[in-house]
Amino acid sequence: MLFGRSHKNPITIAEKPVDKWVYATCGYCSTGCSLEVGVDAQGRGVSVRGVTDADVNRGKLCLKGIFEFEVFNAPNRGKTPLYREATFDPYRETTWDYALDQMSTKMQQIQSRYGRDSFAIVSTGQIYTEEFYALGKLVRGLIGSNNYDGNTTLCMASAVSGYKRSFGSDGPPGCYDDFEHTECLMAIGSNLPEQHPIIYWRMKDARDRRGFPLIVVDPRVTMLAQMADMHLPILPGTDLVLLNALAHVILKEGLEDRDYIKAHTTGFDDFAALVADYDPVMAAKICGIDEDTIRTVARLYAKASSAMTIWTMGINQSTHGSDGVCAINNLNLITGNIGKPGGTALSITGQCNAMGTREFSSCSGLPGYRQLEKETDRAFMANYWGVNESFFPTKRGLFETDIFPAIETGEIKGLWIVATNPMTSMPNTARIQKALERLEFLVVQDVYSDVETTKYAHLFLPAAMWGEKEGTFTNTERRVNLVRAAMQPPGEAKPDIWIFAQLAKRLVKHLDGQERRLRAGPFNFPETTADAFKEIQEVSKGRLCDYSGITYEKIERMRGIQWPCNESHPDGAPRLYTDGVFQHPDGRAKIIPLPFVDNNERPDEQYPFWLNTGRVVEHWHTRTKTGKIGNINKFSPTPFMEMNPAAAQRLGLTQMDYARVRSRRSSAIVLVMLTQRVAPDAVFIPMHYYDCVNRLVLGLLDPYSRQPAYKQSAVSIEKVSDQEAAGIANLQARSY
Ligand SMILES: Nc1nc2c(c(=O)[nH]1)N[C@H]1C(S)=C(S)[C@@H](COP(=O)(O)OP(=O)(O)OC[C@H]3O[C@@H](n4cnc5c(=O)[nH]c(N)nc54)[C@H](O)[C@@H]3O)O[C@H]1N2
Ligand SMILES: Nc1nc2c(c(=O)[nH]1)N[C@H]1C(S)=C(S)[C@@H](COP(=O)(O)OP(=O)(O)OC[C@H]3O[C@@H](n4cnc5c(=O)[nH]c(N)nc54)[C@H](O)[C@@H]3O)O[C@H]1N2
Ligand code: SF4
Ligand SMILES: [Mo]
Repeated sequence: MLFGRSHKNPITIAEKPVDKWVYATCGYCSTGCSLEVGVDAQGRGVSVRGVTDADVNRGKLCLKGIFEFEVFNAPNRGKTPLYREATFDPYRETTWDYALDQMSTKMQQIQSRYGRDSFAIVSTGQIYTEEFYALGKLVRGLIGSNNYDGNTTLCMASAVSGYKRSFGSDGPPGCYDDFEHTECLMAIGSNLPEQHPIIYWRMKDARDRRGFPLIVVDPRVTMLAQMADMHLPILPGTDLVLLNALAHVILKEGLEDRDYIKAHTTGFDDFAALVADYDPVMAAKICGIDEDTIRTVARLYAKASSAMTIWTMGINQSTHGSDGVCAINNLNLITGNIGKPGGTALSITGQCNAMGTREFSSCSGLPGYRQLEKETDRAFMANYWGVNESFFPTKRGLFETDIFPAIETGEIKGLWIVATNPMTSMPNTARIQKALERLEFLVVQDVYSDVETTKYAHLFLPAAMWGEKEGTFTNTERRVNLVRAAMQPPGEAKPDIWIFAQLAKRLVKHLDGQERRLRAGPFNFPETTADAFKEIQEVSKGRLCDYSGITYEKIERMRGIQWPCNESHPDGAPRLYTDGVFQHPDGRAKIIPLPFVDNNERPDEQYPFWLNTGRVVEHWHTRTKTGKIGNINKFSPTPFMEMNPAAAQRLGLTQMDYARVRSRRSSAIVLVMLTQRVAPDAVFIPMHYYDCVNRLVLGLLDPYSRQPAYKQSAVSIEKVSDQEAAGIANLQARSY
């Protein structure tokens, strides 16, 4: 295949000997692109192509998707279980039987010695919904520890919490088709072109044709900000003030939708009283956006016949993340912009299956958005699973960000990590390392054996990855999409659901006759994702996230189906709350007064820079995949820092110098990348590198969602000699 001008060094992509193409959904981000994996005659994944009749991506893929077939054979795939008695002994290869026997014995020893909740489980947003469901059944039905959470606490917890507070349930109400109808789009703390390139393309395509205004709120001049009609370079961590001020102007000028407020909401009067205090003059002083801009945006938004807001980590990862989400919902409720084409509050999710875990993992409750706090929900699931109802806790346990401190205090002694890499992704690495070292028993279940967290584990369980097993992911717009198994996992690696089922067998055998966890009669545990999907269909019937009308065949035929899908919506539904009926008991949405509390670490004389952290297009999180793919890793193999040239000059730094960045926690070494994208008093460091930015981050927690404020810390910067730096930088870059 030839690209580019043929007379001038054309780029060539080698033709791949593809034997068959297998339907799948991308395993990276929550955009949820449909693709096909090309498999050669030997059964190896050798290529990937976009699916042209899929509504999400219409044949397109971003660079991560295009090279995704390389993840299967990347170095250090886990191929056999590894075990050792003590951390830092050498690992030895072992059998699945031995590994799982050890695991169930150790887990039960810890639980009987220190109590049921002393063994914690932390999972992910990156396994299939069916696997989440099975893990939830295992944890809630057999293991019985209430300290069960996922990395979604680092990611979507604020959106979940905000949706629940405003609408009475989780569940993003909008969809990508809203770009086709909106008359005004506001994007807050979301760098769409890099983090969700194909959602960005859908948005841009609609905007090119229809020309609606785009307002971007981000302290950085991101690529999205560069394209915006208005860029609001907000002072870090003050979005709530801006959102309250927008509401202030709307109410003061009588631009609200009185009929909608009256018919579908509660709490308006208290809200109006609170935002009365947030006039744009006062707000400008706190959030750094001038008063006239605030008024202009408020008028633009409220006067548009339909207006929508999208947001991602700039809102969620903040000490007022949950409040920020509620404030976005407030803005849309007072302008009547929920559940209508182009009028919505759409949280852009992160991981490929961040939605599936919210719906069916039982992390924060029970399957199908059921709550542990509700007697009827507990009774339903106990009955369905054949578990004693009294075995369920009556409120949710610790969040991931509270599980690690509970290890420090000795409350938690054992931990099972499934598909997440906290050594690199949690704030304050030194604390995480100490916590992991304190554990009596740590299990890491991952597709690669070299993930940093494995260094502290006793047991490593090698999992099959995306494309080597069948199951579903749910994307940002509630679209359930399918991944067919294109090939076999390497060596002894097994699908996560197989691992859960084998453990369940051991626990059932052990518990039989000892404890009345289980009711009389059989306890069926799903052995395959198809088994689990059947249970999901049954338990979700009649719920908001209704899967009862979805089958694998129908998904593949339709290239994904948006829940709810049932008898009334046989082809799924693009939007929620179209009838203005919400999930609170009175059927109304809550408009919530949200006072701003300023509790961030701020730059001062000793640490004069804001440290902002996030992502770049070419890398995925902790680089367990993208760090090993040459065509991707080459774009940024080494940790770097975006820094304003004026600030750099003051410190005697130039492009590609090494700098030491210091916070009250620790220090890290990065390459200096000069750019006007960041303000002179701020720097941006991508999160992707081990032993780097998360050594520095404070990570204060949101009071509702317990999500860390990854994006607001204070740091100082100094030049270091190349020689001193090179060794450290190499370590961080983890060259494979
Ligand atoms: N290439 C790639 N794509 C990904 C991922 C990846 O690792 N790599 N990860 C996926 C996941 S799990 C997630 S959660 C998403 C994240 O997607 P995004 O949230 O879009 O990405 P981030 O870079 O974390 O942060 C977005 C923006 O928030 C801004 N920000 C920082 N502080 C503030 C603030 O106080 N207010 C406002 N308004 N904005 C602020 C940052 O400057 C940054 O531009 O991306 C998903 N997509
Ligand atoms: N400073 C800073 N830190 C951040 C953020 C930030 O913006 N700034 N963002 C936070 C956010 S939003 C997120 S989502 C987290 C992400 O943080 P992590 O979840 O720690 O990051 P990943 O590298 O995606 O880890 C997923 C792991 O699962 C493995 N894996 C992949 N597929 C499978 C599978 O099918 N089965 C099993 N068993 N394993 C599998 C991968 O190899 C990888 O090790 O990082 C958070 N950390
Ligand atoms: S936009 Fe997201 S889902 Fe689509 S190909 Fe890229 S990484 Fe995959
Ligand atoms: Mo995330």
